[in-house]
Formats: sequence, C-alpha cells, structure tokens
Amino acid sequence: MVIDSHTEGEPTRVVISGGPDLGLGSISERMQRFCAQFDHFRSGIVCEPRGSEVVVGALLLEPVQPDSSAAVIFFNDVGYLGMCGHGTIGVLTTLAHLGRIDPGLHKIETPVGTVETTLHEDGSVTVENVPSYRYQASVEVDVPGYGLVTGDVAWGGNWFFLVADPPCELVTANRNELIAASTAIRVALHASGVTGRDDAYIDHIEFFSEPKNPENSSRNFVLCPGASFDRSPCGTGTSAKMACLYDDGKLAPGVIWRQEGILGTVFQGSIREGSDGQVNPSIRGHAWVTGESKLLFAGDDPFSRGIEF
Ligand code: PYC
Repeated sequence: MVIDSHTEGEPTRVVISGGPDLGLGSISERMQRFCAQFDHFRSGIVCEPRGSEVVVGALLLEPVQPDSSAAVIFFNDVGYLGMCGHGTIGVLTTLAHLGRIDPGLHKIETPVGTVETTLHEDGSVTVENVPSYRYQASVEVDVPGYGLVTGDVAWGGNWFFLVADPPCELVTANRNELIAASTAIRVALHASGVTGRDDAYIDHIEFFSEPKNPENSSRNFVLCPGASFDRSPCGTGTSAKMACLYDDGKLAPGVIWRQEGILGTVFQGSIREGSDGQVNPSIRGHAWVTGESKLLFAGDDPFSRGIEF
C-alpha cells in the first residue's frame, strides 16, 4: 500500500505496507540492505509505469529509538537520498492522514541522522534538518558549452553545487534548458574532481535568482539526482543555501528566509547556530495527500521492476 502526496508541488510516495524485510539494525545498515538486495523494489515503486522520474519514494520502517515516530529511507528513479526535506513533510502529512500522529513534535530517523519535526495545527510541517554547512566557496568549473561557472559546494542533507548566475530565467517554460545546463555542470564537476567531503558525489545542482514575488527572499531551480528537477523549493537545497548565506554573513540566526521554488511555492526557512561553523536549519512547508493505492506486480509483467532509462 502506498499513500501519494505532494509537498509544494513535489510528489512523495510513502510505502506504508508490503515493503521488503530489511531486518534489524541502524537505518544506514537497513538502507545498505535495501540497496544491495531489494533495489528492484525501489525501481518498481517509483519508476514508470507505476511512478515517474519525479516521484520520491519513502519506505516507512520501525524506528530504532523508542521516542522516534518513524524511520524512513528516501529513494528515487536512480537511487537513494540521504535526507529529503519535501519528502519528510510528505511523510508527516501521510502519518497524520492515517491518524498515526497528532500535531506536535515527532522525531524521524533517516540514514543521515534523526530529524525533529513539528506537525502544526494548520497541517503545515516544520523540519529541523540535519546540521548543514558550506564546504567550499566560489569553486570555478569549466563547463563545455557554457564556459566557466562559479558556485559553492554545500551540504544540507544531500550535496549541492549552488550557482547564483543561472543561464536563463528560472521559469518552467525554460525547464529543458535548465535541466541541460545543470546536468552539464554536474558532469563537469565530476570530470574535474570537484566533490563534497570525503569525495562525495555532488548530485544536486541549484540555480538562484531574485524572487518573482517580492515577499520572498530568492527563487531557485534544483536538479535532482537523475534528470528531474524539484517542483518544490527543495528542503535540503534551502538548508544548503542558508548555510552559505550564514557563512557570507548574509543570514543571521532566527531571521526568516522565504525560498521560492520554480512553481512559485515557498518553504519558510531559518537557522540556528550550530557547532564548528555549521548551522541547524529548519524549513516549513505544506503537503497534500493525493491518493491511496495498492500497487500490483504481476509475475509476467515485464516492467514489474519499473523501466529504468
Ligand atoms: O526537499 O530536500 C528536498 C528534496 C531533495 C530532492 C527532492 N526534494
């Protein structure tokens, strides 16, 4: 059984039953087992013909700690995500829809750490994301067809390369151009050996511009792992962005940062000072449940494991 929702436009598919038996252990150990033994389950759930490249899957698991409300592994059409901001908001909204949680504080275990979340009375959700930081500032990379591109490498629960100078206006009509440019940057980063800490592959590319709505702080476009872009303002991307702004002395703790995404929807963010120059970001947004379904996998279906392009 799955429950589908969207968070500010970006879909999440929460697997509430029928998932693989990943045994006991930490959430990271269970993710490794999922990846090694049940990757066909990931692709069958989120890839076409049951899903699409835009869907982020969330496998609900028993938490390790008794005071956690759930543990979750996020995945998409090409692999696994350490953390997912919009997905966490989707998970909380799904748990509330199922009557499993009430408004209040809820700890959610993820492979990159436990995040504290609040389900508000109005249905919105705040996620206190994992500590975030800028790893490298103003990195130059030569991108074939685009020339020298400058950006920051930052961690917000996933690795990001943040570029303040987009190749065109950040509007959905330009999505193909934005996907092509951000994909070229990702390839060039990899080819030139630019990585996150411990040689981590940078799989998210984020462009920024002025917001369309003057009430907001900034607008973004985020390329996700694979070839799809985030329809929401991207929770981990907003966290990475706020870490960079803090490093530049442009965002003080407690000040509200309104991140507008490509559809014009908004995550409201802020930071608290953390240790070692890191920040503890929080993002607030809203998800809506769009469906409850039972996915079927017939034995003779050639695409029971999904179509991987
Ligand atoms: O909201 O953190 C996020 C996210 C990552 C990939 C898609 N959404």
